[in-house]
Amino acid sequence: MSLLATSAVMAHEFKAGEVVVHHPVVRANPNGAKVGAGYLTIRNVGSTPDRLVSIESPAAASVQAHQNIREGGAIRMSEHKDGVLIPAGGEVSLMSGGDHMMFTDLKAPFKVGEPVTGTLIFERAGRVPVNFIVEPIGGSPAAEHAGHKVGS
Ligand SMILES: [Cu+2]
Repeated sequence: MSLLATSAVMAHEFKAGEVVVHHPVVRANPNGAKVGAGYLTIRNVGSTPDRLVSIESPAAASVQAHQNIREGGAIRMSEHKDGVLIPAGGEVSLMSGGDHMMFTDLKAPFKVGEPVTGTLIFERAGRVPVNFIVEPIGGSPAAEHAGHKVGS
């Protein structure tokens, strides 16, 4: 898993209450692209479940937590309508091959080296401001994300 090796080198974390957000990233996207994908890991170090209920970013009109659903031979994505449950003492990755964050109607394409900020809103931990690192195009998350359709 080269992604994990990369994460260790570029580790950055944000904490609020009993929630730790590890290594939030977005993928750089080609000029003109109106959507972008983001990835992160959320750890709940407490003894009570929490839930990621929404995501905000000034860089996009909306940000949703998505899951990939396999239907026959195709993969399509749908929103986590009830948020993302973070079990007590557990960890959830919105990452390649399945879950991800979808930024839609970007104000500007994501570029490596430029800051992207956002806020994760949890049921219990409340608002957690994060800085997303913009990672270059390439690697499996972007490749897998390119495979499914954006409903617009
Ligand atoms: Cu998506």
